[in-house]
Amino acid sequence: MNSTQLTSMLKKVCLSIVTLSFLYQPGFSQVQHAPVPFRVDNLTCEYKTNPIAVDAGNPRMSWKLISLERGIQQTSYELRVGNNAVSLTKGKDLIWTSGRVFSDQSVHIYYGGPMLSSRQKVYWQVRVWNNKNQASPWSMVNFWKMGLLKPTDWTAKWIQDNYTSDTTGGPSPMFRKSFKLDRKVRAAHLYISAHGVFEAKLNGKRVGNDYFAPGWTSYNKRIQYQVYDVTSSLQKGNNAVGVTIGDGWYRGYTYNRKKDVYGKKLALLFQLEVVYTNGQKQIITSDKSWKVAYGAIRSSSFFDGELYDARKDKLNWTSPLYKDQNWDTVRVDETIKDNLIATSGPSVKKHEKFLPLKVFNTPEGDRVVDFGQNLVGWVQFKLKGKAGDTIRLFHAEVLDQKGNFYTKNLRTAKQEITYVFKGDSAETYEPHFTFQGFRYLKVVGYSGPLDSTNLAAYALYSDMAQTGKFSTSNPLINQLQHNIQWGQKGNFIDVPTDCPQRDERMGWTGDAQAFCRTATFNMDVAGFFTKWLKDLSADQHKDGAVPYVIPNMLDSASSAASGWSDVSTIVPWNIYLAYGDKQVLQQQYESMKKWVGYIQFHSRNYLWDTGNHFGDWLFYAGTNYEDGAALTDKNLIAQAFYAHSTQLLINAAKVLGKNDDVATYTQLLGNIVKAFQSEYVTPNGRMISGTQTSYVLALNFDLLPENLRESAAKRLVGNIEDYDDHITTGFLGTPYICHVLSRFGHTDMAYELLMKESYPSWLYPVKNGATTIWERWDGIKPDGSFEDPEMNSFNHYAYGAIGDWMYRVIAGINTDEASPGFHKILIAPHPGGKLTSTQAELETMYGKVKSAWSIDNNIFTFDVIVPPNTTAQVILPAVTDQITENGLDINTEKEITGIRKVGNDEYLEIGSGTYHFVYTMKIPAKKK
Ligand code: RAM
Repeated sequence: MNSTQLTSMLKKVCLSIVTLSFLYQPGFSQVQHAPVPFRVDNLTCEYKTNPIAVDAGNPRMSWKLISLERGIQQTSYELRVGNNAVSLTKGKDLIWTSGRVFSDQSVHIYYGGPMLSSRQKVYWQVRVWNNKNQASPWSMVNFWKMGLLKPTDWTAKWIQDNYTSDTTGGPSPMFRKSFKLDRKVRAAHLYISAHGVFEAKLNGKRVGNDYFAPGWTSYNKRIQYQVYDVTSSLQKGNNAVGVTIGDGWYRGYTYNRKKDVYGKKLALLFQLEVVYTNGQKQIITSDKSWKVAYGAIRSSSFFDGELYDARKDKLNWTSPLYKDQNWDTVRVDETIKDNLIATSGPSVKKHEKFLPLKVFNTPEGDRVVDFGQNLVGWVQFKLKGKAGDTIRLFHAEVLDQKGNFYTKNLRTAKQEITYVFKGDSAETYEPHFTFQGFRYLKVVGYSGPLDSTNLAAYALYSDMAQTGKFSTSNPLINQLQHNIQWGQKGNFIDVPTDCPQRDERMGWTGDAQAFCRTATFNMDVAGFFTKWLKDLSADQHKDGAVPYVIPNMLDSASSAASGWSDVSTIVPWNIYLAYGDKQVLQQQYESMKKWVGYIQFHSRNYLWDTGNHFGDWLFYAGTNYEDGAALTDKNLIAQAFYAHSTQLLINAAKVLGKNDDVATYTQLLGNIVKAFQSEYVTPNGRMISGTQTSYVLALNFDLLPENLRESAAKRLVGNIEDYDDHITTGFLGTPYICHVLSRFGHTDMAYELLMKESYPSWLYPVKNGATTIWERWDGIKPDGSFEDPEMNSFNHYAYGAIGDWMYRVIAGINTDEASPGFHKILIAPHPGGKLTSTQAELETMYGKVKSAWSIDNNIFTFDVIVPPNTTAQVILPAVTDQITENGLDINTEKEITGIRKVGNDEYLEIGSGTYHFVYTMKIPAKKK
């Protein structure tokens, strides 16, 4: 054995140890199996581990294969489902078994047994076989529980307070009830919802760890209920429940200070279902026997903050001993409960904690705390004051040029917390029904010490697992990635919002479509977007027009904008690509078709040149270059997105086997493209708007004749050069510009854009201390002054859409569209931009994909992980000599197939496993 072989063997041994230790980590379910070389793990049902509120008729199951070996493919699987966990493992009393199914499908397998009833809890297991003749043992037992499927399952009534003069911004009603449980409790589930946002307590203990539940949906048509297993919070004998409700999205202030969007009255729906150890049942529901009062929360609002008067605390009001005889009776609202749905997406939870970095006085004399990160959430404090003392907390994203606290860009949103002390020993407080976008906190009315022992900021956002990691040898790019992720955290608060701080915070569709693909790389957003898309369908107008914002709270005219309404085709397609989820295409198909139908109806001769459009929102319109030169004709953009939406509709129709539609829309698309060319492109391929966005859209959506594409790409490069290698695109061109450059062989120019540090560029905000993505390329101008405060958010994710190119091109992790959800993976790294290394990981539905490269003296080292039950095509760039994998010539390794050279690149096909490639790279020719 020579030294290379020895190193390779040692590496393999180390790798096995690492992988084995990974295998020993405990799974989610209760039952554990001894680790074995080949097994199944990470069972999920409708994207969740052991969900207890499923209302899908045929829930879908997914699992991951775990193996140490290379080239593992699933060849068959067997699923079994039963009512009882113990008999299930013995194969007894099954309600459904799939039998052995010969298939490599390991994600989104439909339950195929008899219809399940409300509340039914079923247990399930899976085992699989692979291409190496190995059978896995049965997996751990997982379960899912059905929600309340019919309106008649609800015996609870909506209850409200009795005040007639209710107004937005008023005190939060507190509903309570004491009740007795006669026996020992075996299991108890709480089904709960609200008009408003709720916080529930049982016997003094908070129910669950969700915030702003029931979340935001198109309430009139769909309102979510939450389900909690509350068995451990109840006791035999006396119990009590208390639920507080805030204005939230239901009737709180929204855009333009509009309020009462869904109704004027806050309400509670509460149904606690208890099963005693002897099998008897008891239900406690919201009804006229409840009591209501007001307490310390004098007012709460997402925009304005919270006013909390601790002197009005009703001590122990959610404990059974509390006397509520002076409380008011409630009013029962007989509204039919036919719009209740189970919560399908992730709910908002509390995440990262930040301690004060610095406490200082500004030149204007304000006392300010810096938490070091622009985040969305709130501040918790533990402070002491005399009864009646009032502390006020203000929140801001930035300091101004002079270092003063700056809140003008919040517009009318107050973002203010007012707390009145009751005069106890240290009082601990955190808000309930509000969230702020901030990095800096101004403290008024408190002069004692402020530090990490009494102050902390918490980030709150939808509970999406982080799936992606991306880092490089360039710290500025790493900060950009950090900012993109924090832009996502701060703006994924139950719905995808434009910004989290000023008086807007709505589900702006253009922003969401621009960022969606990047979002799928950073976090698991399948459930998040699937839920939101249902609201899109619900709020789409009859004529197919898609509102500017979802859930829609604007008037009906605020709809049908190009690049915004196309969210209806773009997001479903991206979710399909990222998660291989066909059902989301099925679910959205009618909506997609209706949107294309809307445009068709409003076009003449296949040309859509009417309507109000935002155009390439916030494109570069600066003064250093030719003013306004980067303005792209709005109708050109509209026509481009018309073609794109039609293409995505065709794609979806193909996936769903709707052949007639494929034919119809393919013909339509041909005509749309012709109309585009004759209206906006000269015979020589010059666009009527000579802008970056114009060329980017035409090229990205394949709107130019083949023979004019190369030259158009050159014109794009020329245009960028005219701006001294700067980007000038707005929301619509930005997501695609680097992809277009790469596709036409100009990755070097894409890197120029990415690495540019002067305005306009991605790194300009980074150089200016940004910790999130800014709404504008120049939120803070080169001279240090601010952009127009009317529209200057420092936490707006749209320009973060470059993240998608970073993962898909720099690291080169992509899915084959023909085998989506990373079932067939494409791994093609593109070094450049003076980067000496990049590491990226993505936790896919099948497991972790990794692409990590480094260059040292022209030696290219490339580490790849391909998860079991997937295959990958790897393209190694700029190869000059022999490639080794773990020290061996790749040609000698049987797991590496399809080796072929295309130009300087080497193409390989590999199966699952861990690979370590090394070779000498060709030095790229210097740019002229
Ligand atoms: C702004 C929003 C959003 C954009 C719309 C058109 O007010 O913040 O980013 O999509 O306008």
